Amino acid sequence: MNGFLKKSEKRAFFVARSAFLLLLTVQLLLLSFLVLPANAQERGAHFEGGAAGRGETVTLFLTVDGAVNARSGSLSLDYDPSALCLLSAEWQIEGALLESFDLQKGLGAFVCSEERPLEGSIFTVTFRVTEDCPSGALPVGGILKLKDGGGETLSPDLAGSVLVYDGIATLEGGSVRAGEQLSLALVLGEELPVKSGSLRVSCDPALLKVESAEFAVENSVIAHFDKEKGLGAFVCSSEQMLKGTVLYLTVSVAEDADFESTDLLFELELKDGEGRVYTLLMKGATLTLQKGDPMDLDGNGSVTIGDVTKLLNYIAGADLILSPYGQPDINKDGKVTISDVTVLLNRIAGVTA
Ligand SMILES: [Ca+2]
Ligand SMILES: [Ca+2]
Repeated sequence: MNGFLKKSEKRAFFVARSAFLLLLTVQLLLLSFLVLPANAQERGAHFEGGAAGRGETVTLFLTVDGAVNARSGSLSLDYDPSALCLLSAEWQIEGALLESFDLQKGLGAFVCSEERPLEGSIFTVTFRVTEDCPSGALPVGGILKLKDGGGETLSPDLAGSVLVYDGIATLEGGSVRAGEQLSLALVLGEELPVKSGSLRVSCDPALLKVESAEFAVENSVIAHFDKEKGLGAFVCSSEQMLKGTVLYLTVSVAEDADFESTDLLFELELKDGEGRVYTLLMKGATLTLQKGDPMDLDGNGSVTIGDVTKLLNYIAGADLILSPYGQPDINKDGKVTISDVTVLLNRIAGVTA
């Protein structure tokens, strides 16, 4: 009896607490409705970031957020002229009466005949990264003032940056079927003096699994990759020039995987002999899933004698065009032979599923 009372007290407490929490949630929701209309269409502008190597050009887009109306505007750019050289700048205001930008002063303005809504990119600026510019994120900002028809001024904070990188590392993507494996290479685009490196690979574990990973760095004294953790590292006996394939990676796709595309991301850190870390632009891989019947070699949607002809021609070397849907190695023994034709014929004859 005592236990029951305690139980019912507990229950009453939970009910009261739930009611209180519900009330609190409703109040917060109401409050957010009162506050949101102003916040939801947060008016502002920002520079879309860009990335470039030394000596290269980069274009930034000044983009407005939310519903902004303006009749006129002015912009004063703020950047480090020893790192970035201003090449060109242009307003993109539809129907503007007057647009100007002084590249020497980094100042410009526009005027329209009447107030108009601004949308998306309103200004583009192109810089060249100087040869002796340090790598890393270079701030690019400025002061933008937008005035509407009523004379009200909006002056958003323009924070932006250009990522100046030492090299580009790319993991090449590809297409793969559910239950199959795909081999990928991680490629370093620029030659860099490197002594050591570390790597983290990440993907959706419900879709992809790292089967094997092997560093392709010559003269490395340590090179290890833990495929369970997706972490690896290598150390060379001395600093050496590194370029091209750094790692070979094999991933498998889950048997029940169903996706259009999925990303395989990585973080690569390379250090030179003095322990300096390079700034790398890292481009992860996008894997697309091949769907359809793997035996539909001509991709016409059904498995027929046409697919047998295609396979026989392929074996004879007369047809090198592979279907984006089907795979000629039908029995998956690693080679394309007459055995694959037999499996395909059995399928058509209804002997096998
Ligand atoms: Ca077919
Ligand atoms: Ca085969």
